[in-house]
Amino acid sequence: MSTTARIHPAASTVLSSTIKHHLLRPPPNAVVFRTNPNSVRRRGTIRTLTVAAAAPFEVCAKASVTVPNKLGDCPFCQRVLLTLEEKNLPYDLKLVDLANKPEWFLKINPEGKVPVINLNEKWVADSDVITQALEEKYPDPPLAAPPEKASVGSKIFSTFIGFLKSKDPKDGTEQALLNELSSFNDYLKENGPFINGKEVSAVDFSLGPKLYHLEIALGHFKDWSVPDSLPYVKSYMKSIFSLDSFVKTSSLKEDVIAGWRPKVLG
Ligand SMILES: N[C@@H](CCC(=O)N[C@@H](CS)C(=O)NCC(=O)O)C(=O)O
Repeated sequence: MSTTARIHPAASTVLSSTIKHHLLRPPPNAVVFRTNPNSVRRRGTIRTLTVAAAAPFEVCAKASVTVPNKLGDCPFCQRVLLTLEEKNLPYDLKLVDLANKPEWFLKINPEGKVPVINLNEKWVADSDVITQALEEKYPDPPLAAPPEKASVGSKIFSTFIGFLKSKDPKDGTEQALLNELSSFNDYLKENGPFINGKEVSAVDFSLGPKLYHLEIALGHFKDWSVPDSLPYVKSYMKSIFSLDSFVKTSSLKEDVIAGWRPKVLG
């Protein structure tokens, strides 16, 4: 007599669509199939399976200031969420109002910064540390790029902030940003379309959210955009911003603007 294995309907209906997705491509420890010896129907031919899904990762991220219960405008949080999305790891967002940090959050991370993730019952802060830990623990699909690629485009964010905050059009901050973007354009022309070549990698997930802020904040506060003379940067931004994982984890334009406003005015 042959034995057919199938998922018990009761078990399958309680699975969320995210978890169902993981049934097809289970990450290393996110979904565990276990045959339950008590659930074998002795007179029938059907053996049921119970499906034990590992709890989703708890992730503290910035809350929107414009719409309730929506993800806010933190590029470091988005970097972590992009990593989880791309690695097909389920997560639960805990949105934190950074203007009024709750007690429970300050207990988790007294420094008061997001992102923070619960890894193996320990709260871990800082997107560098978190993304590296996720890569080590869940290497498939691999997102890591060679160490020498980590510095590609790494001065764009600070020069963007310098230009955004600048009140003197002749202080050289715009040129400093253009110089960084121009080197990045040359790099992409030679090595692109992504920083590590053909495939998107962890370095893109660090830089992409910062470029998203650059585009929105400079467009809004300075009526400025990346010049057409830098086509590789422009198409890089377009490609990153249109990834499903990016669309799913990006913040509202209004939040990005609200987030930078005090820095521009201050
Ligand atoms: N180096 C940290 C930076 C994190 C960071 O600066 N997060 C900001 C939000 S974008 C924050 O939590 N700021 C605390 C505050 O605004 O009070 C990382 O990579 O995670």
